[in-house]
Amino acid sequence: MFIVTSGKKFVDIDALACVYAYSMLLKLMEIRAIPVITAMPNQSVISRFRVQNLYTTQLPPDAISNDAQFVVMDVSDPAFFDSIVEIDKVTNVFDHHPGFEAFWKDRIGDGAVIEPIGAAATLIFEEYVKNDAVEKMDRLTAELLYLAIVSNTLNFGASVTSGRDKNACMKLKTLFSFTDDLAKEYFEEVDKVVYTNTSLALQNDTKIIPFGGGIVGIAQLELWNSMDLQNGKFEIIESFLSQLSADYAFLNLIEISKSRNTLVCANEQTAQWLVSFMGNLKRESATILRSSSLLLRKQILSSIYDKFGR
Ligand SMILES: [Mn+2]
Repeated sequence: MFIVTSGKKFVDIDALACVYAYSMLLKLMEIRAIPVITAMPNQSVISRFRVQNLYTTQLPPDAISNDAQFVVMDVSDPAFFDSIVEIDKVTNVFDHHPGFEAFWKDRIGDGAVIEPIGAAATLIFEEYVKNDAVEKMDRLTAELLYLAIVSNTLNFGASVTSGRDKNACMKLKTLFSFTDDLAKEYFEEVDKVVYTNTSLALQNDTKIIPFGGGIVGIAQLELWNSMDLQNGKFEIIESFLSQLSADYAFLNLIEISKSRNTLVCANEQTAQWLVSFMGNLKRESATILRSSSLLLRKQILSSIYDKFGR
């Protein structure tokens, strides 16, 4: 029996799509697989993917007696695995975050598929291709994988996007006759949720990260159209940032339809600090910075590590 799961703190649509789609693939191959997620879905998981029973939130009672093995999706640092995972029983890891490739290659060999592409969902689509199962994929699985790739690559605008991500989406789009509206409507629904409950969305996508020069708190929101948020939500954002336990804190607001980022800083020191080592940021005001291309948190973090060390 395989338990397919992901991370500990929250799951995004990429993690959820991988967990569900890979469980379905194993079932198609007549292998017993159960998708289990104990973490909360974040705002990238829109309501119609919450109401359906895409996964269970508890380890099945017979998991231990059946000698369950674990497949982990969209995360490879064991510190961030779902708390149900027994690390010695992990047989497969699919991820696109760097850092633990060698660790897993040594342990599970080909069971580790960790590659720097736009979405982990692309890796799972490729598993369907390898196993000749694309034609047997159902529409819900296809939609989840497609939207996960669109979401994680910021509609293909993020620089991490690879040809493999685009290829997977193109094939799914053709096979299931998806229209361009599918992605647009998805992003607009996420916008609405973020606007309705901005504090929760911020909480659900904030990372507090130690680095060579102190501690940085980075909140991230990915919005199709950020106008609504810019009109009237700045106070919520500023008070959220100011209560984070960090030396520097900012919100990385990704404005997908405008292909730019706005960085809302907790204070002027944070803005000055960011501008001092990130060449691609322009100052809009004392605490607002802007980039002219899409920037993901992991890219900003790489710049921080490059400048100040880990
Ligand atoms: Mn991902």
